Amino acid sequence: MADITSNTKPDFDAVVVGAGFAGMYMLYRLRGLGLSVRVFETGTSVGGTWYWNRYPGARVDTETMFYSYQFSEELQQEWNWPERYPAQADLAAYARHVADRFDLWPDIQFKTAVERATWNEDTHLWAVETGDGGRVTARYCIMATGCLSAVNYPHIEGLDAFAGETYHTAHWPEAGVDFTGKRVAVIGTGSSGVQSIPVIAEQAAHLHVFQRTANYVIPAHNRAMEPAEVAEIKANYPELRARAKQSFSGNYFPVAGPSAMAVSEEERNREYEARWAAGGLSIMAAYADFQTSDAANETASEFIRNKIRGIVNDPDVAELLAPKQLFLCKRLCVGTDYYETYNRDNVTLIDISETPIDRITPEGVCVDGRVYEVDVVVLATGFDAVTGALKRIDIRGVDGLTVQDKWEEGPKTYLGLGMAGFPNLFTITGPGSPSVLTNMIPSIEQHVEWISACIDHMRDHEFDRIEAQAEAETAWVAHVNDIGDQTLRATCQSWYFGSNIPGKPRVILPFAGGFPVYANKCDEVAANGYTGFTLA
Ligand code: NA7
Repeated sequence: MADITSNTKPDFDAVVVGAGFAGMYMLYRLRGLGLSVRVFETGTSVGGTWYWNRYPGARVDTETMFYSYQFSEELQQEWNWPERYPAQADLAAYARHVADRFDLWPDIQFKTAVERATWNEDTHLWAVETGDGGRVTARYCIMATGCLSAVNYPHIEGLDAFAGETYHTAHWPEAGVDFTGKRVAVIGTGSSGVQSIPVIAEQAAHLHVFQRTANYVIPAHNRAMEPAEVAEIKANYPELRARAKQSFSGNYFPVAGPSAMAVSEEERNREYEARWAAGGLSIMAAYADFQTSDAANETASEFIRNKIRGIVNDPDVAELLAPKQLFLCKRLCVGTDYYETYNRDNVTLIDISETPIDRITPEGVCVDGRVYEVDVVVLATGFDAVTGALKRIDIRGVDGLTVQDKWEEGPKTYLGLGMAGFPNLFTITGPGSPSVLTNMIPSIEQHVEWISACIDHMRDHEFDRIEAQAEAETAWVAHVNDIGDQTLRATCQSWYFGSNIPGKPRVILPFAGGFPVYANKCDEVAANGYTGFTLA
């Protein structure tokens, strides 16, 4: 094969992989610098996660006045979110509006999957090859491939031979699925299962839920946004956004106190009741020691377990739904009528924590020798999170080093932004950055702005090559792991540690030290001339 990067003049200054919220904003910023950019996107429209996750009940679990871009004052003033937690269709409409408003469409090539990216050390260019046989060269390759985008299809024997319909929540048909009169199996009770189960139960003749691990589910209390409330938030956006950026998760949740153990049981429960009644994720910030004190964590865990016992009529079912792992060890879920759904006559919970699914037969799901006959199997089995989308592309850096080889024992990055051995390649919300432990949109914006400032700096100083230094990367990876191991999150099996994917090394994927600390570190690196990177 001819050397496809033999010309030093690239086809584009930058290739961006993915047209979700990260890829769209990256395109906008790079174009603002006067760069030529080509974005490749597998789907037929923009939105990324919010393009693909069209399952029934799909909605964001972050209050969406804050789960939105803040880089454009006009955009945040003109857009009106209909609900406190908008549905997938509203998020997809927002993404299309952004693409219209900033005229992003012409630079995005849809229905095009990037299969390979190869670095040429002679020309300092990336060659990017796509599934349709296309090849382009670019100075920079920016991976905006998403943290929850590589679908986890479980290896369950017989799945392919199932005679009915099979769907994965993260790859839902655009036309939707009609469950009316059907017997349905949902496998998985993470956020996607939690959101879809109540909606499917309303339509299906019977719903069997196969639960491997019970999760903590807080009521969303979703509702229409009140005009006065919207006006107030919009009037105070600068202050509210700035406050959120100073919060651990990039979301502003008031903390009631440093320790749940420093207050009386009565006061603590009052606090938990208020947050349960308000709905949503704010309960995770009630006290500051949920990740460091078993005893503090147990108070919140037991509060929620008691809520479940109060909602679910059948005590045996309630105990199965009551989570055993620590609160916040796995991702906290936000739902609507989730526990109430198990009081319906047409819903059966099947505990597969100790007796996993044996196999799928053509008729249904077999557990412990018994076949639950169904017409539809819904896989709500999640993602190969954070690293999966990058590892599914054949990325080859200096001397042919692949990301798969480099990450064999766990992801290695510097700041989740760059990697030794992969010059001029940036990862937006890559492993080792706060990403999935934070409000994703501010984290995306912080990365995009850092990367575009870096490229601008390189242009000003006539550099055409930037690479993370191996020592800086090693130190950062050790720091990420140290912090991860100190949190109680390390005590259970979760996708934060890659535990949901057979064979994936058990290593914390996001940086768990909080958004403000991380953003300060990135600013400091840039202010000091990109310490830890070699520019040439
Ligand atoms: P999650 O949170 O990874 O949930 C996947 C669920 O599927 C979870 O309950 C898993 O059980 C279960 N699962 C996965 N594989 C299997 C097999 N083989 N057999 C039975 N059960 C299985 O994915 P979601 O899509 O719900 O949510 C992802 C994120 O999107 C969410 O955290 C939010 O940030 C938004 P397990 O817990 O591993 O025992």
